[in-house]
Amino acid sequence: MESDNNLKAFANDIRIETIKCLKKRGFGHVGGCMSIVETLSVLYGSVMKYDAKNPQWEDRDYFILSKGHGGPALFATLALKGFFPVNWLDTLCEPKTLLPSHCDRLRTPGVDVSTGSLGQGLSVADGIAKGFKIKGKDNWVYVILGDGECAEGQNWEAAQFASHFKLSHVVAFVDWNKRQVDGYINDVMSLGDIEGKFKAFGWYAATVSGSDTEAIKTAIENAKKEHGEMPIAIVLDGVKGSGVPEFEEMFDNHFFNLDAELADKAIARLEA
Ligand SMILES: Cc1ncc(C[n+]2csc(CCOP(=O)(O)OP(=O)(O)O)c2C)c(N)n1
Ligand SMILES: [Mg+2]
Repeated sequence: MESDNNLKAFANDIRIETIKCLKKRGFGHVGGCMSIVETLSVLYGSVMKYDAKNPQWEDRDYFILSKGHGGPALFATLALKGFFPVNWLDTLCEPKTLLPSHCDRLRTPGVDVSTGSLGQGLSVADGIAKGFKIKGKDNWVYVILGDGECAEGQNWEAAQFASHFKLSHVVAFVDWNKRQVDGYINDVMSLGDIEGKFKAFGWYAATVSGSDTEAIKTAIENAKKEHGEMPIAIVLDGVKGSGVPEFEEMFDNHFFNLDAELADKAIARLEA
């Protein structure tokens, strides 16, 4: 288990490498990459069981980035953990790259599930967890959903399935960054009480700051002590574009051309 200082430092490194990667490409889903950095740090820095040198290791825990457009943040995490060389990040979206913008399990070492069509990751998590159960394995499956993504009805079918079949080893994070592609969640399709919704579906649910590695780690630990046979939902209360004030404040920070000067300024600040 890494100390929280290490998890904070790891999150900072993930953020820096993600920005560098997006800067090289010149555009991308910047906002939704930034808001999952701390959760990725906690999962890959402390919580998950995996072997970077053997990504297909049978006894690994699984991770699904259901909001697959956040791929670059996951790729930066995997590179920093040694799944592949960090300089692969310079090839994002280039012809024949192993790092497309969205997650592709057939291309990228360490990516377990292909995503990008929103709404499907939780169903896949359920299937993996059911498989673990049938085999009597104690592994976990972690999935990050977008808050906009939660408008997809399939999530709620999957939520119902998970509680009915007591899939206690599913941990779903909702990146509650308050925005989706077309604007603010409350204007486009309001989510209401997201924690309460998961509880109503028979889940253990809690809400934490999505930018606080210690809080995220503690929330996972507490959930695992208290959930009984319930699947676990952790709502990440956060800000789209988090960690870089200029990104946070942009009118539209979902997908944009990343100005090299702004990227360098952000990187320098994070490196300081
Ligand atoms: C099924 C489906 N419908 C629409 C899209 C287009 N799309 C890509 S990202 C996005 C917004 C997602 O918002 P959210 O889940 O909140 O992601 P984040 O804020 O983390 O970027 C949409 C609608 C898609 N990828 N898949
Ligand atoms: Mg969102």
